[in-house]
Amino acid sequence: MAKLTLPAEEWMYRGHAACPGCGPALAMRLLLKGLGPRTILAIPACCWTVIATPFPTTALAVAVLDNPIESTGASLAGLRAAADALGLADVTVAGFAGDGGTADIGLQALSGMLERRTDAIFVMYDNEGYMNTGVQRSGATPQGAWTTTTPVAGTRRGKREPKKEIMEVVLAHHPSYAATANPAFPEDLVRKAERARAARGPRFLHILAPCPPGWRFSSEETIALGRLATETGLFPLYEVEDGVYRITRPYGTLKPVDEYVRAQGRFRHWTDAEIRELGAQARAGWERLCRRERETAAVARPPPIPLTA
Ligand SMILES: Cc1ncc(C[n+]2csc(CCOP(=O)(O)OP(=O)(O)O)c2C)c(N)n1
Repeated sequence: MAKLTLPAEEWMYRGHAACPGCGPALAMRLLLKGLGPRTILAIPACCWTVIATPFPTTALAVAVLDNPIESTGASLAGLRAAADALGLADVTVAGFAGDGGTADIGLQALSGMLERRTDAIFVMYDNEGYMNTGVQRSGATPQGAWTTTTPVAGTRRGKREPKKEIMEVVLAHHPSYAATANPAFPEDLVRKAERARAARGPRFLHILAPCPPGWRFSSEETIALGRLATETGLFPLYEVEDGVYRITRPYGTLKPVDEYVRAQGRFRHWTDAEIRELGAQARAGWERLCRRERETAAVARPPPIPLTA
């Protein structure tokens, strides 16, 4: 296997409070390799508040603001304004929130910071549920997944509604940079964090973060499962810069979704027909993405939108 070429510096300490095989812990470790030490993080109530800062310890070498779950976007606006007022132009202001604190409870503040073109990075780590409080369903939980609030019993077969497409919501705000990333592809993740850091204006990263206790899989399989999520087309890796799409992990043929589904206890009740349906959805999503890449490459890049103060 080729040797990874990642920055050697670590901005996350050992001895943190994450579960073994925690996808969000890997996501943070790699993200900070790209963002570097001149970063201020806003972290809402989520697994990461527990991982990072059980008082009086911290697992992070960067400054952290611990904020209410709904207000990460507002915190980013305040931190950016404060950094600018202090002349700290080189400081990167970034939020790091779960899917609940981003796509559900934090959506209003996220929309506000995107629309006002706040000069900051919002990172959503997607473990596809409210995991810190005991595996409740979120808007980002996939359809058909078992959670403690979407049981499998009698006629009930897990979550009824489809997964919320947060990238579509974010892209409707015309961010200067938005990308998906996956700790199973660490170099791609670090490069996207570096690109996000270098850009200006509102930026967004959607990082897939497998959760062994919540998804019901064995903790040593986090990377293998993450790879499958991307290789099946369920979680394609791409970036959008000023409206231009670029797939960063191209595939000739997608892998079948069976192995990905069967490895997770939250999908244990699925029939073969349901797995086939998910495969069809993955292919349709992948084809839509390929089409967008072709279409947006053909149009001239729009001029950058000026920043507000
Ligand atoms: C307004 C509000 N509602 C509910 C909670 C309780 N709460 C704390 S963490 C959490 C789960 C957050 O889920 P997510 O953002 O997906 O992050 P994860 O726990 O999965 O890392 C909830 C519901 C809260 N802190 N504030």
